[in-house]
Amino acid sequence: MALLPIIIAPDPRLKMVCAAVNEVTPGIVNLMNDMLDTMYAAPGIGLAAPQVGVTQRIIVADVCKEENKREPRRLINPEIVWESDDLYAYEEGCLSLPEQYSDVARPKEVGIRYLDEKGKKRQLDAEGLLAVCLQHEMDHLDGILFVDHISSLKRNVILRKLKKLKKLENAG
Ligand code: K1U
Ligand code: ZN
Repeated sequence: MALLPIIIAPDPRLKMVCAAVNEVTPGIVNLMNDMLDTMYAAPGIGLAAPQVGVTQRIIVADVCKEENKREPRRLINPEIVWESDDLYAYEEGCLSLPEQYSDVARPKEVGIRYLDEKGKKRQLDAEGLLAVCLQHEMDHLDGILFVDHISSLKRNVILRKLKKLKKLENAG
């Protein structure tokens, strides 16, 4: 088990478009396991590879609410193949934007095609919190943060706060 440092915004590594994974190697499987350990420890319900400094199209998630029960998900090269017209607004957070939250409206249901940890093609139809979380994590793979979905006024307030916090941490 390895806990990976999570990159905090603002940081150019969170704004990059990630590259597709060509081959599911043991290194990729290890990375996904370390990402899950890091996500559970944070704690969080999702994590994308760029948040730990890896610019590849890999995400993990677990939105299971039952105590002592885990439903880890590992998705490689995820792609949305269909989405509902209905939107669903949820107050999102992000481990790269600590203690910042805002409502974001996204398609309520999505169909996602991806490769699993064995390199097998799979499709997942998601709704509710799982759909919210997977869309949020997939955004990270294109350098998009949840604050990019809100007004520039709110976004700038949040980013200024985080910039100040970083400055204070670096000074102390
Ligand atoms: O940074 C991330 O991408 C992870 C993020 C995922 C997410 C949260 C809410 C809506 C969409 C996507 C988080 O996990 S933030 C932490 C969080 O939501 C949480 C933490 C502990 C218990 C329950 C939730
Ligand atoms: Zn996030």
